[in-house]
Parts: sequence; C-alpha cells; structure tokens
Amino acid sequence: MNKQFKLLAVACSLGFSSVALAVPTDLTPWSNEGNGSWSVAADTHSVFQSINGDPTVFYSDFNGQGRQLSGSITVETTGDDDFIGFVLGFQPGDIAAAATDFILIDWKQNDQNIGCSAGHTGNQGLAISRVTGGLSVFNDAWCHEGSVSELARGTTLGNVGWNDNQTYAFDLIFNASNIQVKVDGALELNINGSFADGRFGFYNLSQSSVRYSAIEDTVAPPPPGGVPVPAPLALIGLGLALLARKNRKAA
Ligand SMILES: [Ca+2]
Ligand SMILES: [Ca+2]
Ligand SMILES: [Ca+2]
Repeated sequence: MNKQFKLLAVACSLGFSSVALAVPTDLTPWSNEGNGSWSVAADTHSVFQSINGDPTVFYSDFNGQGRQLSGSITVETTGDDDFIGFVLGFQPGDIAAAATDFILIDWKQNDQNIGCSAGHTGNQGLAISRVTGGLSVFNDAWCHEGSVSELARGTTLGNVGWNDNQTYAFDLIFNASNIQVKVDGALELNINGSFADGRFGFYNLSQSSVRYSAIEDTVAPPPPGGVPVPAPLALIGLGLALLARKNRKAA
C-alpha cells in the first residue's frame, strides 16, 4: 500500500468511527399530557395512542436540543383523518400553560374546517408551527391560529395528507438555530431561527390508533452552513488531493 492510499484509508476509518450511532430510545420514562392514552410496547421502543380527542402529547424524559430522534409512524385505522405529529422544545405542563415556547410539527390527512377564523382552516398536509400559549384552545391547534403560528409547510407534503395504514420513517433534527424534519429520508422542513430547548414529544389531535415504532436517538448533525469541516473530512480531502496529484504525475 503506498503512502497516499494509507493516508486515505486512515482518513476514511476516522470518518466512519466519528459517526455517532443511534441507540434505541427507552420510552418507559416518557410522560403524557392531554386527552390521550399512550401504551408503550414490551420492546420499550414503540408506543400506541388510542383516543380520538383533544390534543395529547407523549414527551421524553430528556431535553432534545443537539439530538436527532428517528423512527416510524403509522395510523392503523381507516376511520378518521385528523392530526398526527411531534413537538420539540416541549416543557412539562405546556399543553395547558398560558405562556409557552415550543415547536409543533403536525400532519393532517384531509382538509376540515371546524369554524376557524377567516383565512385559516384545518389543512391537510405537513406543517411546522410555534406555540406560544399551550394547546388547550381546540381551534388554535386545529386551525393554526391564536397561540399556534405556522412557520412553514412541507416541501412536498405541505398539502399532501398521510395515508391510512402506511408506515412512514421520520427524522427530527433539533438544534438551537435550525430544525430539520425528514419523511422517508426526504427533507420536508428546514427552518432557521432561535429555538428554546425542551423535550421531544409525539402529538395527536382528534386521531386514534397512531403507532410510533423503532424509536431511536443520537447526536444531531450540525446545522447547515457556517460550520467548520470536521477534521476527518478534511483529511479525506487531503488524501484525495494527494492521489489526484500522483495520478497527474503518472499520466
Ligand atoms: Ca382515514
Ligand atoms: Ca376529522
Ligand atoms: Ca377525529
């Protein structure tokens, strides 16, 4: 093995070893608020919510900032068409609190207006919102009005509802200045801002039979832009440059 190939091999091994591995998330210490019934499976990495009712959140026992939460989500019924999703930066008590600062990521199957204010409706599709006054006012959560301010809608799923009995992979990447949400590996939401730390949570509104499975968490990748190249990547670049120079000399 020549020197350049050795350098490249070392750089590659450093690069791979620096990738943090996701670990299964134990959901048994998580807590629920609101009108839901959350049953953790025996494997401790899956949970099923069975009530069609007011907003409910099932939230982690750790703060989410700087971490990535991944898994899959399935609505295991054909009988309804309402909201499933997630919260980020949630604090215990936030469902009913008068003043909050957390992020709501919700996904509705079909359009449905329940008496929203002018210019609002319960839109089908995936959206991200900031919640500044809890979720105890039903219309605020449903219509994205009042205490729920919509920030963005999904790139391809912004106006596309979820399908009954279809399992979707999700990734939630939560940093202080950037949030990314992927569905089946595609980046749907990518917003910059200043986000308060708090818990990860699962969210249902007026939707039963929602299963979150194979939940795992890991260190979040850094937000895009303005981030120094990690040393292993710089070494790989150096290795490639040396190889290119050697090849040019040989040619
Ligand atoms: Ca349905
Ligand atoms: Ca409905
Ligand atoms: Ca419903």
